[in-house]
Amino acid sequence: AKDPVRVLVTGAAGQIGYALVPMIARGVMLGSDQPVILHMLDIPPAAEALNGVKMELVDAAFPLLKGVVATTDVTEACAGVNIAIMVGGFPRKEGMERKDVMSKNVSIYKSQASALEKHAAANCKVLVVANPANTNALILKEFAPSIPEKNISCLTRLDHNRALGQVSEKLNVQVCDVKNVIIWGNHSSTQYPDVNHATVKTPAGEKPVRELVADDEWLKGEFIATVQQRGAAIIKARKFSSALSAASSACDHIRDWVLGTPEGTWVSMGVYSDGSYNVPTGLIYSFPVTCRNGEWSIVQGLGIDEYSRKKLDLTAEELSEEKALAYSCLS
Ligand code: NAX
Repeated sequence: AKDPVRVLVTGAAGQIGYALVPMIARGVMLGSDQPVILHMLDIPPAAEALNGVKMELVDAAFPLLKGVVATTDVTEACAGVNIAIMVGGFPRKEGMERKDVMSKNVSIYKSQASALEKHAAANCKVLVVANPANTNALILKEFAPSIPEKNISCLTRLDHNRALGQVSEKLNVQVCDVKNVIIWGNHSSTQYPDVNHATVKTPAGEKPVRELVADDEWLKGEFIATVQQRGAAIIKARKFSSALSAASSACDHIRDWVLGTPEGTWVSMGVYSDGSYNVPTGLIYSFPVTCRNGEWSIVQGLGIDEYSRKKLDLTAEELSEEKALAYSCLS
């Protein structure tokens, strides 16, 4: 039998945490033959709720779950973890300035970076979910210099999956037959959902989405806006932000990273830019990636038309501004 993998979930007493930990314990993230030990971190005001989540995990009697650590101590939470899913953060509250929210998250991600660097297992893979996800991941990278930058990522897979879902609904095809959409840039409303290279499996072979959706206006208008604004639409409908879809996408992100993407398929991940597609280096930016042997690589050589170029640059500009704001909170 395989040795258990230790998975940290921060903010585990929150909404996404509540949806995510049972998925991990059931093998959705790492496979149905992979035992796990869950490390759950939250802050003292949520300690009792966190303990309640632990009780429910025990009650669910998951065969793959070999242990649960529920703690408000960052050191204990990070000890020996192989995978860290960073869901905990400071939410933007009514009337708060952007800078104040950024400042709270910068200080959280700075200190959790140090704890991971000191106490996590070597080669720990990190996924930041908490917003502003790209910039929190960048701060984590800056303050955990001994963690390879290849091991630090942020979640844009939810946006990617939302784009697959919209194409599937528009064409009335199964979502599993749609592939290779791309989310470029920031996990924010400036992200660019791109279908220029996406395809659909049909009885007559693979067809470009661009050919099947003849409606260019829909692709440039409603499609992009729906994916960009989906988070807000969920809040309006549910009165809470997306949780089950976020948790499921976080599992997809880690599963593909660790176990590999299927041949001929790419996914979107927020990763440290190496300058591919003329995206400035020094940003955590969402790119199309394939994964093999536990490592991602950015898909190279895709054609970028003039329309897309502007969108790629716009979301990069927003990330540069966020980075400047984050750095101004450090001094
Ligand atoms: P909740 O407010 O339900 O949960 C957040 C939890 O984090 C709370 O239990 C809180 O006590 C805890 N927390 C706060 N500070 C902490 C710290 N320093 N250390 C550990 N835990 C801490 O929010 P939820 O709906 O679960 O969302 C979590 C985060 O995900 C938010 O930042 C949200 O904006 C972000 N999202 C990101 C998405 C993405 O695709 N990247 C999509 C979903 C979601 O909106």
